[in-house]
Amino acid sequence: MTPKKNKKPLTVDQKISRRTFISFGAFTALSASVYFSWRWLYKSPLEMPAATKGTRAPLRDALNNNEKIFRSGFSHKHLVKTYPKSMAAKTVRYNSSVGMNLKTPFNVAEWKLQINKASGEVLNLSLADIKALPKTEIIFAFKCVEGWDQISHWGGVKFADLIAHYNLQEETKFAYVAMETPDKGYYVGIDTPSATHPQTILAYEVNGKPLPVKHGAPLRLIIPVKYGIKNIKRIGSISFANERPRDYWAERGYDYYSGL
Ligand SMILES: Nc1nc2c(c(=O)[nH]1)N[C@H]1C(S)=C(S)[C@@H](COP(=O)(O)O)O[C@H]1N2
Ligand SMILES: [Mo]
Repeated sequence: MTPKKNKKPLTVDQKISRRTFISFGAFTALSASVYFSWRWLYKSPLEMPAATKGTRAPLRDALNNNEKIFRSGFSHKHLVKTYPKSMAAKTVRYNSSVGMNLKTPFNVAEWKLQINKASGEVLNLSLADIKALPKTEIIFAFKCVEGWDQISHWGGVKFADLIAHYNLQEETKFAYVAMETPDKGYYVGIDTPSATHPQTILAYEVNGKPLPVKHGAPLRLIIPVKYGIKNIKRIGSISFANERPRDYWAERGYDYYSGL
């Protein structure tokens, strides 16, 4: 038999003082780490102003990294789930109207969609021009970041069809598509792969009828791979850029990518 090591058990007092020492040490370490993290964050650079107004860049890192993961898994073959027409809401939910000023009447007949080409040339399309292209319909679950979702039915022209018809292939080499309301009060930036996704449409109909003003007449974006915030209503202009275009909700702290 090997003799037991002669280790004296700790007295109660010793146990207490040891625990106190450990927890005090842990508390000190935690406080120091909180302080230094705060200092690090405080001294860190500001996030790109157009993307997120005045936020320290590291606070956005998680979202930006999420974006990288989402984008690496993004494919035009991966389609958002669609539903039968019978499941589409008869009364479509209305959310907000930034950049639409619903109190003053909006003259749809005078409206033109302005497309700013890379060459500097500007296309001005009427609603009739847009309706002349093949119509695409989609019934999907529209999701708002505020926590509601609803199956709704939209009709319009696929953004990719508009690109092809108006020979905007050069423009799709830019990383982002920017869309703004005519008064520039609401604006979104969308990564080009999402904009040219086969389910992304410039919608002029809801439930088979012309869009009501509150839902974005005469033309709104329906982009099922994104949250509602990116589905800009009453589009006035479209441009293309390699830098992230300004984005209304990203400036207010929401995720720039806002992918689903
Ligand atoms: N011009 C404009 N487009 C907008 C908004 C807005 O306030 N103004 N709100 C967005 C948000 S947050 C959502 S959820 C959807 C809501 O669209 P709906 O009102 O047709 O349901 O529109 C998006 N597009
Ligand atoms: Mo929303």
